[in-house]
Amino acid sequence: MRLSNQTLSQLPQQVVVPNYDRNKLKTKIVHLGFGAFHRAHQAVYADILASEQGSDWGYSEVNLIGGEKQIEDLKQQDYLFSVCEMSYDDWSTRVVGVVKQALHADVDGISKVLEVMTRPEIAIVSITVTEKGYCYLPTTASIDTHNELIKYDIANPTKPKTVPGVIVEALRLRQEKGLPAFTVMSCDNMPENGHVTRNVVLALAKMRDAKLAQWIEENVSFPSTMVDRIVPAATSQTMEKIQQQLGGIDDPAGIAGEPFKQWVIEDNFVAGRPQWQKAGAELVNDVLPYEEMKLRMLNGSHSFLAYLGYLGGYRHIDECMQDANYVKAARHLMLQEQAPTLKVKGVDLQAYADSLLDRYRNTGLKHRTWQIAMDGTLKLPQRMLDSIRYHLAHNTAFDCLALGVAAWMRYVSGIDDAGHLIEVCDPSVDKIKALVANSADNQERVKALLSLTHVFGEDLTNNSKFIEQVTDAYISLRNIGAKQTVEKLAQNFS
Ligand code: NAI
Ligand code: CS2
Repeated sequence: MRLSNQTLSQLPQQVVVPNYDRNKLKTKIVHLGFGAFHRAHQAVYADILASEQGSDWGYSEVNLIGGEKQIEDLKQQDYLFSVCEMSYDDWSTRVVGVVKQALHADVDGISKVLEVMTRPEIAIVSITVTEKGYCYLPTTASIDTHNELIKYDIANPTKPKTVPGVIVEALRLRQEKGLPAFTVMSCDNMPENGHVTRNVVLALAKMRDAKLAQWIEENVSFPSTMVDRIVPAATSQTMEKIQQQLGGIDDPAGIAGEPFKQWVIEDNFVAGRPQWQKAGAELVNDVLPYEEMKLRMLNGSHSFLAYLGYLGGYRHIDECMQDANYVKAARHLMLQEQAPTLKVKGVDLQAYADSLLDRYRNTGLKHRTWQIAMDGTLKLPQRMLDSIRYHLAHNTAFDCLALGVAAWMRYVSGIDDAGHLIEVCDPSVDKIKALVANSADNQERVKALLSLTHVFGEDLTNNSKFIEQVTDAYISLRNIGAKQTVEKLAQNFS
């Protein structure tokens, strides 16, 4: 039996179910990217608001590329899905009821998606499509015109495939119909994610029609957000546990994440917004200090642990936490190499670092190092490289950061310390593979990978101190492996 309106009453008593009239919700937010994270984050905030504050903000969920099954699953179960919180072996579950509609561009047609986005009542288009969904270059924070899908959208602007293309076309249709604009809110892990979103949308609009671009500039806001909740991709074990939580009822759209969640939002909405602050979100004028804190301390240490952990044979983050040297090194990275680069005020960064390590220890999560390791070319810049620039400018030490970059190089070289092949996933994987194939496994490899200037920028590619430190770390990883390299480094730390 499957989760649906009909089976809600059969769920075990401890499962929290919608206590509000779902028919009274209005579809005011279109969300692009119905993946794991959105379900356990923004959807839960909306569900809390509906059940505790009488909010009528409902969602239309859209997947543009990938995720056909998730949309189909939603349709099959009256748009209900469950979200579990897992704290070690202790799980709790709520069924989220704020979704009113679900569409997939390839299944329902892009025209249908655009029709929904041009309804007068749509106030917000929010996004969680991973960094690559923005089709941007980290070095310019703007559109990558060499991206094949962007080329397609430039040639077929009324039938777009990409996130920027779909937003531009929806806004053009709204302008044409004399409708007000909506707010575009990125919830992806990029620094100044609102700024990046604005840049890619405006760049594409300008290529199409200067007047449209001007209308967007004047009418659309692109608030930045800092989003946090660890939500690993669900495995078959996760799905089994969700079913147990639901007393045997099946929910293929269910997801599980850690109990912690945080959302800091730039308060800049052109057509209204839910009262997210009443569900625990923080509405602020400037999100950047929070974004940088989270991207460098959390995501930076996550990537560090992911590359070094994977190479050393640790398949999950909680396994890295069993290795005292990895813990020491991650803590040093956070407090000595990331914290000094931050501008955030009024946060106890030592307590923050310790709370992150505690969250990583949660054995319920089973967060794969392989998952975090993917798409490194779009993650390294904000997680490690910006901090390295800070240290180069201040002449301060960045041993862990250099090791993190070297570990990424070793990882994308494709063989772990036990000699097993690594399945490397990255939007630049073809370029990476060619560079690896054509370079010797020594300083040449480092030099070859540093030629990816869209990742490292001309400045780092040519910085001798940076090259030297990354090369030393790379050679150590090659000679003695990740575990011993981390052990050697950690000996210097208290
Ligand atoms: P996921 O793989 O479960 O979902 C990815 C979503 O993005 C899917 O809906 C897919 O259809 C869409 N997508 C992928 N590539 C796309 C493209 N090129 N164009 C358009 N749509 C595309 O991933 P998950 O866990 O939902 O994470 C998504 C993003 O959310 C992350 O990359 C990150 O930026 C952010 N995030 C994730 C957290 C997590 O712990 N999972 C926590 C904080 C932020
Ligand atoms: C992770 C993040 O996959 C990754 O790259 O570092 O998704 C991380 O789990 C979240 O940002 C936590 O909020």
